Amino acid sequence: MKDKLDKLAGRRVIIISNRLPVSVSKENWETTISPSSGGLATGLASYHRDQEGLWIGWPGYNPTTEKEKTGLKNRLLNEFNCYPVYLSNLEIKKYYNGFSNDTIWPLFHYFTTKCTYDPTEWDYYQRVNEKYCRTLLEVVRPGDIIWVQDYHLMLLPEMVRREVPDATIGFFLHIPFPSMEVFRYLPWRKEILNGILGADMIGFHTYDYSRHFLSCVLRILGKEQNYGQIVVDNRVVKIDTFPMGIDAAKFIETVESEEVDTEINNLMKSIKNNKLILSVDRLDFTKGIPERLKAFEAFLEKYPDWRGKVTYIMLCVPSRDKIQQYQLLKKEVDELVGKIDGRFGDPGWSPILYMYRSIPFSTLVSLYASADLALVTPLRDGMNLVCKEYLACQGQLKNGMLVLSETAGSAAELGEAIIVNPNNINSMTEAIHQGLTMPEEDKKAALKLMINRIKRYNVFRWADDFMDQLLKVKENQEHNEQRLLAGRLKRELLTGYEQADKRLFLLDYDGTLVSFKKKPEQAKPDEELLVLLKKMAADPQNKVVVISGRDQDSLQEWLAGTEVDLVAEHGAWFRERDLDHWESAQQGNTTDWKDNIYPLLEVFAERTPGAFIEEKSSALVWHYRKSEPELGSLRAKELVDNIRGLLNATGLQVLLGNKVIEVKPVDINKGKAAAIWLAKENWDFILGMGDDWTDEDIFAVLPEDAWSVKVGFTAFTKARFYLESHKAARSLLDSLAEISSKVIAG
Ligand code: ADQ
Repeated sequence: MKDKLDKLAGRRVIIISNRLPVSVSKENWETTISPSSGGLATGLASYHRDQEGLWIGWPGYNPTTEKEKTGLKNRLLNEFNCYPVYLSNLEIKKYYNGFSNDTIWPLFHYFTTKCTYDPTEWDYYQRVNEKYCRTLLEVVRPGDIIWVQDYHLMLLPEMVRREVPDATIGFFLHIPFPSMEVFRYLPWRKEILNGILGADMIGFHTYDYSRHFLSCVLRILGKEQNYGQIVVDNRVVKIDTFPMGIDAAKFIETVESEEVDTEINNLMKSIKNNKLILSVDRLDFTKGIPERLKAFEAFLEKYPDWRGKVTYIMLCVPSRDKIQQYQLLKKEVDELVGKIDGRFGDPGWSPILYMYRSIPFSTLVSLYASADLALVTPLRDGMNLVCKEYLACQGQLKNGMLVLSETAGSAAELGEAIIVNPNNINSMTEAIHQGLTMPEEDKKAALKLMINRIKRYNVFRWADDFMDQLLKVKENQEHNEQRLLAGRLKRELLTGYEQADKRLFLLDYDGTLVSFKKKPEQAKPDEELLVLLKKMAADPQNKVVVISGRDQDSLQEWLAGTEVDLVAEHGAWFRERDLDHWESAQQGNTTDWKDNIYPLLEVFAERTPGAFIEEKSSALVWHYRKSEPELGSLRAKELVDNIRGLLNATGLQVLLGNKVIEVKPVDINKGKAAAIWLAKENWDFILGMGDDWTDEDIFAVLPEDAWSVKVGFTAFTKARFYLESHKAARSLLDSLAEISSKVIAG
């Protein structure tokens, strides 16, 4: 315990989820509090007990009087470190049964035809998320770590961020995050993504879910990622994969208990020492229960020798039974079980023992420990903890086997199991047979590997990993905040400017002084910018250089009259304000190389809708700003690989800009151009500003005490400071021009 608190520097973790890890019920005036079922509650409950934080959620019961509410709140707080959110029946109907379980749950599990898109339910989802937010605000203290769980509360991170801007917020999704093609069906997709992005650290069970999320953020919100990091309002948000584990030790210890020993003996007697097949699920359409029953039926038909020698215990925990779809599923399952038992059973043997209820923990462990085969065959499952629980109980009494769906998140970690496609009934039938007849040695070897993994990466490691990363992200954010050119830093810059005699400005154009436009030729300067540059250049103590990737003609036409020096094509051409011609930086360079490179760029442009080629005197540029973003960056990477193959010994280089790839001679870059102006004078104030990779060359040649400023936040830059946008860059220049005007006027 002390270790845990040390790691978190004594900070309290507040878990917040739809349900509390305990459920409250009332019968005959007696209030009972018992553990909740479901993967999230069972998995995280051990972690919660261990770190003495607070857990906020719905207790599953609504007290009727204020007195009862307060009494229950105190009891939950004192005995379980839990803090209740009370939900009305209507809220449960619309937010929980409605939007959460009739829209998000089926959609995220790829059951698109089962989804409803009801604006009233969406309205309740927002309102209930706000209610959770208000409840959290009642108890949150500075320094607390807030950990939001799952799909019921996807708007909560952003809501909390609005109220407590510097809060430390983690979010974990326990179900799959679907691919863009499916997620885009959701009418409120932007709101959901923005809601989640209010967190600092966002976790998923598998790499695929993280990848899908990043792709949706790019294609729906237009936000790019960099090594799993996304910039949201100057905050770096991290997205990563954390496959959830279980409290393995708890299961292993329980297998060894006397109570379980007795239960196992009774159980085996009752099934006449038959081979035992087991499945454990909530009764849900994602769990593939009818498909599994059909596979078992086909198994008994195809392998008649097994009749009378095998018993399938099917344990289903009642779930969401107020929803019609779930009632229909229950009916279908009941009928299938009846049909199989009727068809194959005899007075002394029932092929299926079907239990539709929750069972005590020790009974669950007895079943896990004595089963010869576990069937975990969901059609889609975020992770699935049942298979891990089963494996943790194996290897002591028996060496069992696991049949596992490839569409469960856990399949990514448990490759030694018999992996099946849950829609392929035939392959599941064969898998049952294979699992029951597998040589003991093979099972033992496979179990050893899987059990070791489950013991090592248990639920505590999982939560600690998440917390470690969350705290690191927060530390980085704090470090980055100190680099924002505002407040004290900005005042220092203004004073430095005021006191300096010789000032140099090295300014990029697109993305720094103007915003990006779909077509390169649309980025003409507006009147405000022209006036600003003119004012800056009018101060005799200032030297203003615009260093751009654009061609000479555009720069000259657009910026004529501002009296600034110009550098075109990333340093290939210079023009000082007092000269009437452009000078070339290339000595004896020819442009023959273009004949080799152009055809390749052309092939890639044809294969990438929206991409096009721009020819400059010293360079060839491949633009993909208008292409579908993921395809564009994929093709850009391929193109760079291809060009790099051709570059050897040609004296050319490839520059990756903002949605452009530029090929040009090596001796041309913005850094070389900047160095020419740096050497001209003994400057006592230098400001370099730029927004993309080509501007990093400017930052690299600036002296240490220069003001190097990245426009638009990124975690990876050589610049010492940053500004949020081109608007902020202009506003900074405005403040400087203002100082000059006063001096000149005065
Ligand atoms: P669930 O869909 O609830 O969880 P799962 O991970 O399999 O699925 O967890 C079920 C839990 O309920 C297990 O811990 C099991 O022991 C318990 N349980 C099941 N039947 C029971 C019974 N009859 N009696 C008592 N206990 C029973 C969601 C996602 C999963 C993800 C988890 C955790 O849908 O994909 O693995 O969250 O992130």
